[in-house]
Amino acid sequence: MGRLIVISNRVALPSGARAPGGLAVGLYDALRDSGGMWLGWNGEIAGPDADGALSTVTRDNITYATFPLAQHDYDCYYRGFSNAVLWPVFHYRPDLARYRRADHEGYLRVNREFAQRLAPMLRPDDVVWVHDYHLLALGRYCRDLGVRNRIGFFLHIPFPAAEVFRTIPPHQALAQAMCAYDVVGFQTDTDAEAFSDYCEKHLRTGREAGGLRMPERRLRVGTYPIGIDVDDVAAMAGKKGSSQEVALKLGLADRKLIISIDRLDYSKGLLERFAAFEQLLEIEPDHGSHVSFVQLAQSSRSDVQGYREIRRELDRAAGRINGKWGELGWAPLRYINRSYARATLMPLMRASQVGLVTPLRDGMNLVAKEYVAAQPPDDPGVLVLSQFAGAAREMRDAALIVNPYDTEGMALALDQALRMPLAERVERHRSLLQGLRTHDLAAWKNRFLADLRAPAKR
Ligand code: ADQ
Repeated sequence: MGRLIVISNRVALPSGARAPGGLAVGLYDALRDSGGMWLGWNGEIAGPDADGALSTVTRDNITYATFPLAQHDYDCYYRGFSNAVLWPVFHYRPDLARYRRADHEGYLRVNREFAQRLAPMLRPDDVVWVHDYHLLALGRYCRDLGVRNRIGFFLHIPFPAAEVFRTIPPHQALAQAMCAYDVVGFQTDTDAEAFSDYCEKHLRTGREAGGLRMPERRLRVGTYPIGIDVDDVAAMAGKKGSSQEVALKLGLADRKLIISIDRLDYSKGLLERFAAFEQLLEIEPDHGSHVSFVQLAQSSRSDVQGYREIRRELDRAAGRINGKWGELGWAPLRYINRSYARATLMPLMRASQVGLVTPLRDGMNLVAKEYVAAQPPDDPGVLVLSQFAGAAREMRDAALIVNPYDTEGMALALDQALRMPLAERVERHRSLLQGLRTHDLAAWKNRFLADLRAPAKR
């Protein structure tokens, strides 16, 4: 078996004894098994005199090859086209997109540079797995350089409906570039269907079972819902005494805890969620001082326009809710802009009675899955989940599914979750956990790699 080469915008460098959580762990396992390389940005901006050279470090059969970005490339490729155009439009917010031709050119230039760095390092039987929206055009540039290896692409975020995708001025060139891959994978059938639908209508490709037909070749289009390492999360959450410690730290006493954990992003629906919590207090004053809502929102992309505004609005809303509903010894809402170690987050999820995960749009949402895996099976909390998270596809029968644009509906679901009898909670959790095990992180990576390694169809 040839090596696996993973390419993503950022590379999670091996630090200390354990690789960082989530996705990085899954990719790390795949890379270690077959031997391989992880190529990408090291997260640093190159000084004016730096040569931007590739630096490599090899650990456990994996070579990490990273490089810095020039300030101009960071501005155009990362802050500009990736995060101020592709991110908002793919999350159905074209109103927030700020398109500039120079940013698009920078995006293509950096995609081409990734390909130029990769091509000379490839061996003939290597397979290449490219990740996410920053690198839609990388496969196209590899082909231009004569690379004949199998190259797959996985999109972690949603792919929008054709009419929304068409709001990006160079939409056609982007979709054409995506067609240069051998396999293009999405989180849900809806995303895969949206991409195929666009290509059929606007690139005039043919449709067939499992993919698209172009004059000279076929493109495999598939759905590969990403999962988590269930046992790892359960072990971290269930570490003796840790969730009791969390409850004590929060001063919960016999209050019930509603927990939400996100990156601070407008796609995550935090304002709508705050409004639903306030509505819960209005319609059911009974919950009054018996409930605490903790929202952790780790700041991200704070230098991209749009993120500062959402942060300001959230600060205001949190202050208003606590001002109106708080009491001397009780603040109903705790809103914290910090990142926490997974070893703290998982027991926190376990200590809570409700996991409130209500993005306006999300490729998958791993927090929803982590919440379920973190619960004690004999007394589990209830997951309240947005219908617009990719995770809702697999979890719709056993989670409480809500529409994040329906404030009252979310408040009623919170009320239902807080009052749900033990037997119903146990049954719903059992069913959710079974789904998590079927679609776990290993299944995601194995299915994608099996399709990528399968011989090309003509
Ligand atoms: P994200 O948008 O980052 O991922 P998500 O899937 O929820 O969203 O993953 C976030 C991860 O970060 C989780 O593992 C969570 O535990 C962790 N995290 C969140 N807040 C944190 C905090 N305050 N401190 C520490 N850790 C925190 C993108 C897509 C998703 C898709 C994933 C994976 O947007 O839709 O599910 O990739 O494909």
